Amino acid sequence: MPFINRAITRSAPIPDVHGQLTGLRASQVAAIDRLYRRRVPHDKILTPELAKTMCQLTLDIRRPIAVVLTRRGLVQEIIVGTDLVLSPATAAQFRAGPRSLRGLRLIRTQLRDQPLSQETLTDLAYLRLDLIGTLSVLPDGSPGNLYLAHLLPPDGTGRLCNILKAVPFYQCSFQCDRFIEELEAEVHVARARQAVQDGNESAILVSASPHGRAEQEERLIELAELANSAGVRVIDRVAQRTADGHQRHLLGSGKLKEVLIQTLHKGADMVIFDQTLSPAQSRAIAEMTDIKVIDRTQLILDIFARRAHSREGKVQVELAQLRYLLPRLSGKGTQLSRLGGGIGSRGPGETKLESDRRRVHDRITHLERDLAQFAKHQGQRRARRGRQGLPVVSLVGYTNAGKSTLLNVLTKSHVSAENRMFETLDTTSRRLRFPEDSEIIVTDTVGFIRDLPKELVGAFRTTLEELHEADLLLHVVDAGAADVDVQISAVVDVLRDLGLESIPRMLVLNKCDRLPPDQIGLLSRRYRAIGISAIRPETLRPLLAELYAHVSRLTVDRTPTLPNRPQSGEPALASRP
Ligand SMILES: Nc1nc2c(ncn2[C@@H]2O[C@H](COP(=O)(O)OP(=O)(O)OP(=O)(O)O)[C@@H](O)[C@H]2O)c(=O)[nH]1
Ligand SMILES: [Mg+2]
Repeated sequence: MPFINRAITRSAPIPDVHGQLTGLRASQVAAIDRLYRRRVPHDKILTPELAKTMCQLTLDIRRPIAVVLTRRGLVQEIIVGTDLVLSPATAAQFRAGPRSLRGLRLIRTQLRDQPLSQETLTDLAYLRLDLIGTLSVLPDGSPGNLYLAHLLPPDGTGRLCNILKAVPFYQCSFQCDRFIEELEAEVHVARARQAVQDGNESAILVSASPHGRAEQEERLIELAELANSAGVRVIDRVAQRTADGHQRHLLGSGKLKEVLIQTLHKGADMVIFDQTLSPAQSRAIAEMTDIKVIDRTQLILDIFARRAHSREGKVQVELAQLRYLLPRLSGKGTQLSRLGGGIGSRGPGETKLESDRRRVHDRITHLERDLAQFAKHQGQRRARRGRQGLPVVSLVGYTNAGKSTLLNVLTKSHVSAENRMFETLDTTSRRLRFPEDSEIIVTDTVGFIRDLPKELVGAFRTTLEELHEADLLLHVVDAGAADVDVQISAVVDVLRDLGLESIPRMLVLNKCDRLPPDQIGLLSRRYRAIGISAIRPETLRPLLAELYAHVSRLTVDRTPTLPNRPQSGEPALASRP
């Protein structure tokens, strides 16, 4: 009984022979299984005895046999057939990182003498093996030609691997250990050089959806801006048109493999999907790779986490992150660390998972309680402001449209305004005094984006609640954006979702300094908007006049019982001038 023998001779449990075993006799499987007992000296690809036995067995079963060898020369796995899939145990024990090789080589027999196929080379790159090889079986069952290939360190040429010249097995003088050592050193040095040059984390962006190329490209550009805002360097962008968005891996597994190979080869730290990955898709992808794979929602949550300064902002972001994480806390435990949730470690058992889930639940409850407290204080803050009786104009708009810059120039303030997305998270209110001597309050708040993650909208409800107090929403648009229409309707959608459509709105086309004058006129008429440039104060006169006219109308119209009345307990705005 070979299995019993193995159990006696080996201390650690090893996987059985796997692959295409159907139709094989038990004695054949047992003979293949005995290959697990072989040892190969460090400097050899295979021993002549092992090569010979593999070839004879191959001839006997008429199927290829692959051995996966460790650098110490132990047989780690035996796979029958053409599908090269490492067992989960091997994949977990031998990890492949962009800076290293997997520490395993794979040699497979073949019945026909032919060069390495494209598929085999893909396996080499995808599995990041030290070496891959095929050994032809001669008609008499003895070893024929040996074909070898290895990965190349990234050298800017884009070449993934190198194929060595085929040699008859018995003439092969290949020094396996020295070769792998040198190759690994080269890979490491190339990567280290790259890392020093870049500094930041890097990513490959992927969009997989039924939308056309142009739309996907536009979205990928925005995803790249988001990545830059998160301090992530974009190495490449991949758009794939898929029939439906509900595939197991979001895009076909072949294409995904290709992306993962490129990620490893180019030394990127992660893959970022433009589409939201369902918990099941996240799990399926995690089973395929060790590479960090995140989606746009996680990227946005990460940006928010970096930018949150106030206690309230931090609570809201953490809440959104935990709400995103919760449904993904199931199945493979490795998910946890990959999501960067900071909870748990790789491979916790079911009990650990349960306790993680409970901890997340408890934390969510705790944070929700904190938020309720903030909401109460916010109510009091608003009440105080209400007592001053000033009309409130809230700046809303797509992220990076120039809201904070406009607030600064209107109210001579110094709120942070940067060319990156989601610079502002906390609401700021400042007074604006018109030359006519009346005053209003201008508030600047978090920007919007298309497909705003629902976890964020939910968590930021307290911040966004403040918009309900506005007498006027000043919708700031980046007139120079490539997709002005999309950005405007994304903002209008969010406003509608928040129940703010009844508040009067004024559209402002900002960054007009970037457009030729005739286009400004065209756009202003099309959107019935006022064109400005927040960085050129002299362009603001028409806007200020409109604002003044609007708030004057407000105050004339206003009677003690008009809309925008404060909630019960808050003083009425009847005292507004
Ligand atoms: N050329 C030009 N750039 C502008 C104008 N207004 C703002 N910007 C720039 O646009 C970038 C974004 O401006 P912010 O004011 O931070 O935009 P925001 O809408 O507050 O963005 P978030 O807070 O991230 O939502 C900054 O680099 C500004 O200097 C403008 O009128 N013209
Ligand atoms: Mg801002």
